[in-house]
Amino acid sequence: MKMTFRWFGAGHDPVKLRDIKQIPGMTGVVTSLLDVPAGEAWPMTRIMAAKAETAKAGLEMEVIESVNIHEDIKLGAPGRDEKIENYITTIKRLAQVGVKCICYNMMPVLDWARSHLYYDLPDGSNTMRYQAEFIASTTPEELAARYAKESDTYEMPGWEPERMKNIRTCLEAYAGLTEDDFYANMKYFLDAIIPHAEKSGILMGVHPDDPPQPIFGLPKLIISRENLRRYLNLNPSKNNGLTLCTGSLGASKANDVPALIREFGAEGRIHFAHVRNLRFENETDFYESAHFSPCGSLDIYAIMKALHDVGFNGWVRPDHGRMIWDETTKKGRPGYGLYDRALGANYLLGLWEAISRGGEA
Ligand code: DNO
Repeated sequence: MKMTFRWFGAGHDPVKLRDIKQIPGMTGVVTSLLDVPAGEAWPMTRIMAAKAETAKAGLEMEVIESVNIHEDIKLGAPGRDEKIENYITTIKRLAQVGVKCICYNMMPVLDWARSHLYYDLPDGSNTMRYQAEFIASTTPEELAARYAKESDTYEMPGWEPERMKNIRTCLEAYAGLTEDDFYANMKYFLDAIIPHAEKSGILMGVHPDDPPQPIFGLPKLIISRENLRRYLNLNPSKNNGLTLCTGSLGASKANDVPALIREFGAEGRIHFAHVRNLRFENETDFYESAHFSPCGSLDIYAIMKALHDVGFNGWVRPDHGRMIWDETTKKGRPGYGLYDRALGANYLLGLWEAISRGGEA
């Protein structure tokens, strides 16, 4: 298992590579070129610059999160072939600089969503919260405006003002799409890219939909054991795998996260894991807690034990953390402060060490 840390890239992240390097056990960053629009091929010069910058800080760049999927691909719209070609070009280019895993998602229109980005907890820290009722009472435009106001410095990926301009057209485009159409479009994409991923030695890891419930009338498809299985069956190659996100899947009480890890991990289909905790407030609502099991509703020990037992040798990153200490007053990237994620990473590493050593001194 390799411990990694998400870093949004130069100019897009207040966390410094040097700070990441100082976290014990950190091997590399999980990064992206945030400003390259979905559907375009990533320029080689930019890829090489990102690689050089992380290498200079003594960190690996083996995982990319995300290379985003253009809506035409998800919708099966005319124009998808060109975007798929560009995706293949990006895969090949990333492989050239030593990238080994690409995380992406198939969420229609929007990336992940929360009702609150900086929800105050009694101990003075703040965190992200999801309240279904709140989401039901608002519109995507209002939510995007709220995100922009609250996290004034950085845009929330998937909620950029530019995207919001076309939001109505995008939402309408999904109205006529059945679940079977959607899976057929995903298969078309996978069948085109996976042979190239295989040749380039790149493991593709689809990220589940977050939260695992429909919002704004949009389907949420990759949210359960059955959906994960259906997605993997679309293309049986091992390179077609999962980014196992404990917080996304674990936000549905129907999902038993350690059991999912045991099932898909034993088949070698989990390439990358996002590990975080959350605390349920009722059947659907939750806030994101510290990683430590007693702080939340997920059993992080059981999750790490399951990863260990299936011989997981991919990448893990601590996922969202709270804003704590002097970060509570700074509006950094919601969920992506330095301190709580660093604590989370070392908690996960501690669990891993204890599990690996099996009680041996
Ligand atoms: C949230 C993240 C997601 C994730 C993408 C993967 O913090 O886990 O934004 O990066 O959905 O494509």
